[in-house]
Amino acid sequence: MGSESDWETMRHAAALLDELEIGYETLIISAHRTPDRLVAFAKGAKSAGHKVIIAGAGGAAHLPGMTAALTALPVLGVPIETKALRGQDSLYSIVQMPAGIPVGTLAIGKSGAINAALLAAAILALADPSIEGRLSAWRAAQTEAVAKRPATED
Ligand code: RP5
Repeated sequence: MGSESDWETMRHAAALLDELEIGYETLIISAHRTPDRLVAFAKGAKSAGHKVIIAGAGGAAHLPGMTAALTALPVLGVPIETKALRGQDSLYSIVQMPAGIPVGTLAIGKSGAINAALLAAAILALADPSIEGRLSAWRAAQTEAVAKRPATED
């Protein structure tokens, strides 16, 4: 994530990965304030054993795009909801990548963080039957938890 302030949103991705028993590393890397950290991380991510990168950033959200420019690993971008523009700035900064450098862009805020974790799990599940099993079970439980009618219906 681009800042400690993004953790309030990105912790939802981490919680989902915990639930699915998928290992991850949680790092603060600012494309603007710590550019050298960004280059070192993104260039070394594959050899460090990372398979998928979830990058959450807000405002002029250059972290996901710059990460994708520096590694061929799949990069999933989560636009953080901002006070000034409610995350539309983040969304547009992340989603409008030039052809050739893809970032899989999720929804603004908590939903995007959760779905980034689920999408990362789905990517990893292609080569890992145990993750596939846990992801399938998670989705089945979600379906099961949806009531047929509202509980407060008269
Ligand atoms: C972005 O600037 C971060 O991703 C964060 O969403 C936003 C604001 O950062 P702080 O000023 O809260 O550190 O780089």
